[in-house]
Amino acid sequence: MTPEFIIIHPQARPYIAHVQLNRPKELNALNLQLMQELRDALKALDEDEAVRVIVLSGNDKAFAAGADIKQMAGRTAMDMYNIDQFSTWDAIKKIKKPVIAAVSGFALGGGCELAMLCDMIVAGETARFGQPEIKIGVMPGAGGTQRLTRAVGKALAMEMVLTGKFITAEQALQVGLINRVVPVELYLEEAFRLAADIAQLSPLAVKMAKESVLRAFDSTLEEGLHFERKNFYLLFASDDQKEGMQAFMEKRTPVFTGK
Ligand code: DAK
Repeated sequence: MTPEFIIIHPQARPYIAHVQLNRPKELNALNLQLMQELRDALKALDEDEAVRVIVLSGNDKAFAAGADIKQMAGRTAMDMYNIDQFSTWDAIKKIKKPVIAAVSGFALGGGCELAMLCDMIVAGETARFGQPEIKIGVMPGAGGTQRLTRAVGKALAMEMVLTGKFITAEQALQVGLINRVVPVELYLEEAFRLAADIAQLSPLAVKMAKESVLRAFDSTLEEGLHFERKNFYLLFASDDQKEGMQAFMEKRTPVFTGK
């Protein structure tokens, strides 16, 4: 079935898929259907051998202004428990291929959390990041207190979460929340450029490297090093390792197949 709230371009560029959040009138507020469509799309692209990197964007005005407040407003705690939105977010967290968020305009609340769930963030200079849930009587629920704190440190995370104030793209870059800032008309192109750098590499090595970096967030150093080592060894079972090292010695560009 064609999704209603997202647009999928499986081959926006060679080996690069583009998924665009598409509820422009509501500033891409993340309602349940949108999140389910996004989960299904990302899972399908994760299984598609013709895709190596995924770019996720909104539009120039908003990446996403948060979860859909109008949909949430009347819910009880038991509704929230039964709906179990977390399973959707957890499924997105498990995507193995790199996902690059291309952010312009608002990335707020769940929108900021969704961007942080991606592996890298490229922003246009008008982008604004924030966790304003506190202003509507709640608090971040999809990783905002945890991923933001790990990314920017306690002082700024505490200020953003407790006051709801936004930071600019430039500030976000300075504090390490995002990877790069470009003029707004270039943010998507820049995300594709970053994706293309990765798409030419071994997709197996890329996936295992992503998995290993993420492991740093929920393991001790020793456990993380152990995990890294296993993945490093495992890559020696791949054709891509043979091809990559052979190509280096023959002074040619490797051709990676993901095998
Ligand atoms: N939800 C629903 N509608 C929204 C929305 C949102 N988050 N943000 C904007 N809209 C709608 C507005 O209501 C308006 O609709 P109409 O009135 O035209 O029908 C339309 O989008 C345009 O918005 P504005 O007229 O307000 O536009 P402005 O440029 O004046 O202001 C703004 C832009 C982004 C500053 C403002 O719209 C705003 O403050 N929006 C709300 C931002 C916010 O509080 N975000 C946090 C929401 S709470 C969870 C996962 C995630 C979450 C929770 C749990 N689980 C897995 C359990 C996340 C929670 C949140 O994100």
